[in-house]
Amino acid sequence: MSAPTLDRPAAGTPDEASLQERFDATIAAEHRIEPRDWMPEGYRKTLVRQIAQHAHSEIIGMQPEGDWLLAAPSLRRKAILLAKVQDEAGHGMYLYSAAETLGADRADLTDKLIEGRQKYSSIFNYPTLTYADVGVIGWLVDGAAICNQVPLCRSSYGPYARAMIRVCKEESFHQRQGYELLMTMMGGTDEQRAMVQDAVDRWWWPSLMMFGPPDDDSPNSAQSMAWGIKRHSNDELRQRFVDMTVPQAEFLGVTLPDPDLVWDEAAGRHRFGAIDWAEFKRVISGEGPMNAVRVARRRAARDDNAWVTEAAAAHAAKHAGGHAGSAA
Ligand code: BYC
Repeated sequence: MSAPTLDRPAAGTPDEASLQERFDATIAAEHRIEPRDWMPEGYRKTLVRQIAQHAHSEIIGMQPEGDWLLAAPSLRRKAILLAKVQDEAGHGMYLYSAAETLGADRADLTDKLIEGRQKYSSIFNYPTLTYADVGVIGWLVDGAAICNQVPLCRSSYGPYARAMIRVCKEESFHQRQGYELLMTMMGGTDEQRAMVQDAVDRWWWPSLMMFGPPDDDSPNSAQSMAWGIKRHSNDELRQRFVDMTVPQAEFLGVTLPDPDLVWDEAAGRHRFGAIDWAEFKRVISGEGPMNAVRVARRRAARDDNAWVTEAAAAHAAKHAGGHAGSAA
């Protein structure tokens, strides 16, 4: 009997067709695919692409709010903001770990982000001009993230779905802290109310763009939904977000900057105006107002802190050697 090779399984090993069949049956039964299971290469690549983009978004997403840490208006606000920004770092770490279960290398993913070979969410390419932006990011950006991510708790890939459960719990706290901050500002001076309205005017449309291109221009959706990675289309989730947010805006006392936003009684949903997809395309191709700053900072963080990573790796190697030595 000749030895098995990469493209010729050993006798008794299931062939690719039966592995594919088992994978398809697992997906059809709504069971989870786990790291040691066989999976088609396209499924693995799609997951690495989405999870890496998601992880990068969490890490780059620390910057817009992080800019206000040294200028928070009170100790209480500073403590809340610090906790939130640290949570985002934690989300990035769970997600990079999930990508590692698919064979990806964390340092390589970071390099791809910095070199513009992998994306991060468009939303983080806008500046935070006042403290009201911190509240609006919590309310709208974390609100949009919850709409998008709750269905990902049922994603077909186990480690991604499990990471999303904790992430969503924390995002829910983030959204409420943002809304509470805005409620406080709306109960303040005219100037504070104007700051909130200005921030809503600037963040509303970019928040709608977070859900991705419209369904008829979303090349990855059909396959990702067939594989159970995504559970709803981009437009479905965007609609859910609008319907959820309009009453919150009314309660808060702000106007959403869309003259075409109306409740459609017959359809049982809101209709809203046209999204500027040309702006979205500019932003995801690197030409948004803050893309260069965001990536330059991430590059500096990688390069300036390389010595910490190297020292930690050397320490771990020495430690592992010590154990091996004492065991021997
Ligand atoms: N921004 O075929 P499509 C957070 C890309 S952070 C940039 O619809 P897909 C937070 C897309 O990647 C949470 N790029 O793709 C953190 C694709 O390009 P590639 C962020 C976008 O993957 C700190 C192309 O456009 N959430 O909550 O089926 C503070 C075509 O799109 C965007 C996630 O990452 C975009 N908005 O669907 C506060 C959620 N949209 O990759 C808060 C996880 C699309 O082929 N990701 N593109 O070159 C997803 O759910 C899906 O990947 C998307 C896109 C719905 C975003």
